[in-house]
Amino acid sequence: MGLFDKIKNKFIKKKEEIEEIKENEITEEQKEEQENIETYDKGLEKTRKEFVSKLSLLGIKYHKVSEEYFEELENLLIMADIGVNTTFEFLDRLRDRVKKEKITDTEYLTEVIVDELLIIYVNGESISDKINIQEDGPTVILMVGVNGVGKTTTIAKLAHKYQKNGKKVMLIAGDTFRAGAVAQLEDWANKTKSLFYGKDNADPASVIYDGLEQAKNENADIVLIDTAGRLQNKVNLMKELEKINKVIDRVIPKAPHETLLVIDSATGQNGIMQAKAFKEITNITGLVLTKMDGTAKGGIVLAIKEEVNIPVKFIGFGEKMTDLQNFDIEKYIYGLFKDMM
Ligand SMILES: Nc1nc2c(ncn2[C@@H]2O[C@H](COP(=O)(O)OP(=O)(O)O)[C@@H](O)[C@H]2O)c(=O)[nH]1
Ligand SMILES: [Mg+2]
Repeated sequence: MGLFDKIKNKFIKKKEEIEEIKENEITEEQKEEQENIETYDKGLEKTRKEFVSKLSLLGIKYHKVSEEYFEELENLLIMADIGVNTTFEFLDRLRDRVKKEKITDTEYLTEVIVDELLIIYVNGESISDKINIQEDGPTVILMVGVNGVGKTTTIAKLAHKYQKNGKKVMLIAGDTFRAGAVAQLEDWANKTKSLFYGKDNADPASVIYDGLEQAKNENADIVLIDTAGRLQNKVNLMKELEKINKVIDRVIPKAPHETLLVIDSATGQNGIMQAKAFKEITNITGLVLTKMDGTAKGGIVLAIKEEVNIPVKFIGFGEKMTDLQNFDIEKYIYGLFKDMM
């Protein structure tokens, strides 16, 4: 049995188990798990329709594996934003398997394709999606990324998530550059019942310094720091991030504990370029892929793994503060391919 079948069976079994339980006996955990699976399912609908339906059609058009089949498959993979390099390497492996296992039937090959796509992700060593939470003293999470990708919204979502888990959360408005950015974050702080520190037209590093002092004094558990995302000038951005990191480390040694780079899924290959650029200028510990709900480019998850090798930690599936999911490769693959087979 292939990897995908294993995942599929797992989710189908889970669903059946829950369906057997009476409505009033379902635990909160089971309910949440089921809702999470549905979020992935709904959020990946566009990608599924684009990529997976076409993949199925390809199997109908060509019953037998042929050069034409491979050519169309190549186009499909590139269109789904799996990335050119990833696609070529992937097709090489696929051709090898076709030869070795003497595969002629495209229906069977489709199953192999899904398995191999999963292997791209799972074979990496850095697949931990856990956030490095500090038991004593505040956990500092720095958010970076270019303008408009969803940094501030993701901070709100994370604040909501941690607040719900009983943590004392503080938001610091390190984006003092864009007009209205400080007010936008303060608004989210109110909505998520978080502490807030921010000041318009101030130097980001000094705002962050003062904010962290306050976070320490007020015994915050989680501190989320917003930043401006100006990548027009790499050297300047690098200097600014260096300065910010130095200031953070001065107030809370060894912090930030996480630096999350936010990428808009809909930007596809451009997003991958951003990840590569940021990786060069600062230590990124995880990725957040936002706007997955509005795009058919869900293949970015696989491309980014292969080309950047930084773990995806969260996925944004909408604009509300509840629209954030811990990244889970099994739910992702299931959401993508569940209509197949
Ligand atoms: N559909 C959708 N929209 C999002 C998501 N995340 C953020 N947005 C929207 O993207 C826009 C820019 O977000 P913002 O957090 O201000 O980006 P920032 O400049 O990086 O801080 C806003 O209109 C958000 O509501 C998401 O996961 N899905
Ligand atoms: Mg912002």
